[in-house]
This record gives sequence, C-alpha cells and structure tokens, in this order.
Amino acid sequence: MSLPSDFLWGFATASFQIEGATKQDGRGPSIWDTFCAVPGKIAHGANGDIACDSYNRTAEDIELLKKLGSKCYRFSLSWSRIIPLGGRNDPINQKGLDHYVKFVDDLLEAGITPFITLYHWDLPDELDKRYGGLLNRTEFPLDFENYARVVFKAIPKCKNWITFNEPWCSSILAYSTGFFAPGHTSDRKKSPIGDSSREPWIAGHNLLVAHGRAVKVYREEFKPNDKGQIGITLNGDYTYPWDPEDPADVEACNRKIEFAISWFADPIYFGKYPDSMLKQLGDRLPTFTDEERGLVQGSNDFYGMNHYTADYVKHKTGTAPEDDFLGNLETMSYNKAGDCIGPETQSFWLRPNPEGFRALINWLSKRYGYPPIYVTENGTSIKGENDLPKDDILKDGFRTKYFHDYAHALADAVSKDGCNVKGYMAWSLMDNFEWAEGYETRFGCCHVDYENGQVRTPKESAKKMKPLFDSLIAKS
Ligand code: GBH
Repeated sequence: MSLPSDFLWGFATASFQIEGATKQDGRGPSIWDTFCAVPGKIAHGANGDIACDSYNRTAEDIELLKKLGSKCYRFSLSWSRIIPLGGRNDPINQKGLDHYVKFVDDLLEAGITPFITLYHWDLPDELDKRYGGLLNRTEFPLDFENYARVVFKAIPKCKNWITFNEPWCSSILAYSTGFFAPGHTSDRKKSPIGDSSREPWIAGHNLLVAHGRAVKVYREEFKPNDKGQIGITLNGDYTYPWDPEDPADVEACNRKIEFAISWFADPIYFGKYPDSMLKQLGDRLPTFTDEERGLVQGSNDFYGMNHYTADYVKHKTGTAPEDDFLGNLETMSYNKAGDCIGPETQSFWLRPNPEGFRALINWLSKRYGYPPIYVTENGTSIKGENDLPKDDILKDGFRTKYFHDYAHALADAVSKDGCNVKGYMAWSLMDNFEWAEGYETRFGCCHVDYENGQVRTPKESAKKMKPLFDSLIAKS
C-alpha cells in the first residue's frame, strides 16, 4: 500500500460555483454577481443565481458525499453571505453565518472532515466599489482579517482552514487579462479601467498580506484551543522544456513555475519574492515592509496544492512586454520532437499529464522543505461532454482514467519519493458554474441536471473514487 492509513480523500467545490440563492437570507452581492451581469463576460450570459442550488440542498449534498465514501469535503464560504457589505465596521448577517455553522455540524455528524476555504474569488462587491478591493494595501487585509476572525469564532469545530484559493487567478485573471471579476485589464477594448503591468502584482502582494493577517489571528486567538491548521492554496502546472537540449528552455521551465507558484510560496516560506520575478518586474513588484514580511513569512501550516495539467515551455528572447506574467516564455502542447503533452479536454488550458503531477509534488517538496501537502483540487473536463446525452455523460471513462493515473502518480510521490502528501480532494463533487465558461464546461464527478431541478447523479468517476483510494491507502 502506498498511502498511509490516515490519508484523507474527498471532493471539492466553491461557494459561487454551486450555492445559487444569491439573494436569499440577506446575502450581499459579490464581484462575480456584478461581473456576470456585464454582457459578453460569461459564456451564454450565464450567472450564479441558481447554479447547483447547494445553499438549499445541504442535506442532499452531504448524503451524496456519504454515499461516495468521501472522507473529507472542501468547500468555500461566501463572504457576502456572512458580512453582506464585507467591511470590518459593517454588520454581520447572522442567518448567513448560521448556515455554515450548521453545515459543518452536519458534515461532522456524517463523519466527513470539513476543509473550509475562506475566499474562492467572490469578494463582497461593496469592497471593490468602496476602495478598489484587492488593490487596497491597508483596507483589504484588515477587512479580510476581520472576516476570518468572525468565521473562526463561529466555527471552532472546523480544523482545516484555507485562506485563499489560487491568488494567482485573483491577481492575473482579474487584473491582467480581465477574464475574471472584476475584469480589469490594460486592454481598453475589454475594460475602461486597469493596468496589467502593475495591478496584478499589487493584488498579489495584498493577498499575501491578508493571508498572513488571517493566519496570525488564527494562531494567536484560536489555534491554542481549537488545534486546527491553516494554509493557502496555490495553483500551478508542471513544465517540460520545448527543447531539452536548450539550457534557456530548461531555465524557462523553472521560471514559469516561479512566476505561478513561488510568487506566493517564496514569500511564505522564505520571506521574499523569487529573483527571477524581481529581475523581470523590478519596482512593479511591491516591496515588503518589515511588518508585512513578519506576517507572511512562516505563515503556512500546510501547502494547499491545486493541480491539473502540464505544458511544454519555450523561452522568449529580448525584454518581456510590460503585461507579461508568465516569465518571458510561451507555453505549448507539443515539444520540438513533436510529442504531445496529453489529450485535449474541453478546457483549452488542460491536457492530462499525470507524470507532471508526481514531478511537481517533488519540485515543491524539495524547494519548500517537504512541507505537509494537501491536494485541494485535481480533476478534468472532457471534450464535448456537455453535448452528450445524460446517459453518456455518466460514463465518463476519460475522467475516471484521469483520476486513476493522477492518484497513482501521487501515491508514487509519497511512497517512492518520500513526499509528505496528506490528503487529496477531487475537483469537483458536481458539475458547476465554471466561471467565464458558464455551465458549458463540466468538471463534476456527479452530473447536475440544470434543466430538471438540479438533480445530482454520480458519474462513473465518482463511483470509482472510493475503490481507487481503497486500493492505495493502507488499512489501519
Ligand atoms: C481551478 O483553477 C479553480 O480553483 C476552480 O474554481 C475551477 O472550477 C477549476 O479550476 C476548473 O477550472 O491561460 O491564463 O487563462 C484551475 C487553475 C489556473 C486553470 C489558470 C486555468 C488559466 C490560464 N486555473 N488557468 S490562462
């Protein structure tokens, strides 16, 4: 057996992607409600108003998790349900808070370990309007700290906390490319506001400080009694050189991971930004004050890893353009020899490459001193899945194979390479609102019938998850 007997596995979701009920029980709007209302931003003009209606179906979702054998469940809280206006002097919405308190009670009752993400991209809209949201260096971290404290105090029974999901996306996609809310970019055809050369790096910095503030609060005010753990979840792809003989491509591979992951992980583990980023971005990368560094350095009890795919990387020559965020390189699906990184999916950025998963777990472990890692997301879409009749969607052999191969790659990283991976959460429990792609792209292990009352039906991949992990986890 390759995984320890206490290894946790389960499924993951996020509030805006599944909850719906955007106007129920006093919830305030988030930046995603606002963004969805802008014509042209979301495929088919979709929004989160109903989604999977999980806000009204918590019992059903817990039954589903139980049936699938899920040991843990990662979900996120909607900040604007709990504090509709978001700020530290704004009122708390007790109904919204109670909803999550009960949900955690019910999960524990069902024997499922909760992993709570405090922030999965749905900032209270008011904070964006009031002071520019993530771009505000003093207000945003303090408001996040307050929100975190409110939640820690109300839900002491949760022992696993994730501050931010993928700050890379909250910075780059929201403030550079403008694909995600609030949609800032330098491209004036897409947005009247934004500066892709500076804003993403400011947002990233402020997210790090906000993370550090929440961790300090948890460690000082709650951890001594509650005895939980807290960390951040970062996304990143593995990279292979387009031309393995070209040292510049080999170097660019490392640089690509640094721009995606070490941007956040280096300050957290080492107290500074990576040299490669300082070199390219210069003073566009904010400088940590001593106070900020003190908050950020050492602020992970564990590393939350979201991982889906890998790329071939080809270096670029000359000075990087001001809006570059990859590290002056390009990513490709084929290498110089003509090998393909992996089969196509419904997501242009995702091609399965399980070996890359094992390699990236090793890369992270070596760089950051073999920290405990929880894989907080891993999964795939399937090309054309949404066009199939429901019965065929349920036979998701492609996804089943993806999970099989990735779980085995993870098991090798643990049993053969000595990496310290402690849990794994598949993305996603069910089909849901896939951000700018609306409901067209499905990532669920369970099918959601959006036309017929949001009925959930396990696909083959969901049913095979328990046997898969049973075959890898040692019996206690
Ligand atoms: C996760 O991000 C999210 O956490 C989750 O909410 C989402 O549903 C899931 O993926 C499936 O998409 O070419 O610059 O546009 C995955 C990591 C990183 C994948 C950014 C898409 C786009 C790169 N994402 N990437 S870009």
